[in-house]
Amino acid sequence: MTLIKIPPHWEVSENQITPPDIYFKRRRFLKTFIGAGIGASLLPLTSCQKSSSQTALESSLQRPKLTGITKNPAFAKVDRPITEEILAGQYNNFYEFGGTKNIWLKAQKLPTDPWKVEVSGLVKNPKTYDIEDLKTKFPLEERVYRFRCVEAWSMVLPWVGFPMKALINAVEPTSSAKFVRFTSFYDPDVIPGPTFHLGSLPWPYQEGLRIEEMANELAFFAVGLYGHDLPKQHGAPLRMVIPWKYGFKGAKSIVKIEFIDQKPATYWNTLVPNEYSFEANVNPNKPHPRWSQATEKFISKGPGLSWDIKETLPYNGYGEYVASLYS
Ligand SMILES: Nc1nc2c(c(=O)[nH]1)N[C@H]1C(S)=C(S)[C@@H](COP(=O)(O)O)O[C@H]1N2
Ligand SMILES: [Mo]
Repeated sequence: MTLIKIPPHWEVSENQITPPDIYFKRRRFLKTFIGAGIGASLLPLTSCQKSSSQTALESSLQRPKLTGITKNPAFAKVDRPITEEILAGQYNNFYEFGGTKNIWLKAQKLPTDPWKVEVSGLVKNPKTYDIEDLKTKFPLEERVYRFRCVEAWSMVLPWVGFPMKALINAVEPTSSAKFVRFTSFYDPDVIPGPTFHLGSLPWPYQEGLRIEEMANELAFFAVGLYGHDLPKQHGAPLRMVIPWKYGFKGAKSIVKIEFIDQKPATYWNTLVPNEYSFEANVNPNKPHPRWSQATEKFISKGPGLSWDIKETLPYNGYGEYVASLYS
């Protein structure tokens, strides 16, 4: 794997993109945020420190390889190149570990073994799965999807996992199940990282879908990325991937999936409802109050600042699959 150091100007532009929590409680948190040192771990003072930091980054991405994967031909590629693994692995949103993109090191503290996923609520066959059960019960496939954050940056990522529909078929929701709530791992004693006070934020991170959205062919549970188990910074060992919606809909490190009859409260929608809708479909004509959505910054290759400006596609380019859900 090539070593690529994200250059300082990426961190500068990151700094210009105000993270949502900072915006929300700016006065209260600004001091702590600056004190935390944005990008500190990849901008070390000596080459010795630099190499240990980059070695740690590389090893955080060296996860056990997944075998017996089929490459789903319908999602083998998109109109742009796959983002380099080393870039995707150091430019993350995972607020449990802090309010910057640079959380990969802190995220290594996430305890992923053992890992259980409770599937419950309005279903005929509730079940708590061990992560290994999920990986053997459902055939794993690779899907290359566009990935788009509401902050207007984008990537292309080769996920490995199984369609959400497969889990729906296994647990058989009853006719009163209308929505699904997904809950991320949260334990304030274990998660060490947030640089701001946790008490006032609506943990755990939760997201939700209408059951028809979850049953759509595109809705995916990822257990892997780039052919191996998910790195912790990407939401190991199980995360949601909803490619036609903004990235915040895809909760990481899922521990619970509940079939319910009412629209669930979700993390960002609870914090800043006028900025983060429940639906959150990628839409170039519907600007976010702080980020125009007309174009996106596509992150593909390092080193050097290389984000290409691209036009945003409605439903992130997946309208043929999902537009009918919203007509
Ligand atoms: N539990 C949890 N899941 C989360 C987030 C988070 O902060 N916590 N951030 C979301 C946002 S805003 C984005 S853009 C994606 C980022 O995924 P990546 O870091 O794997 O690219 O994760 C989403 N899932
Ligand atoms: Mo995001």
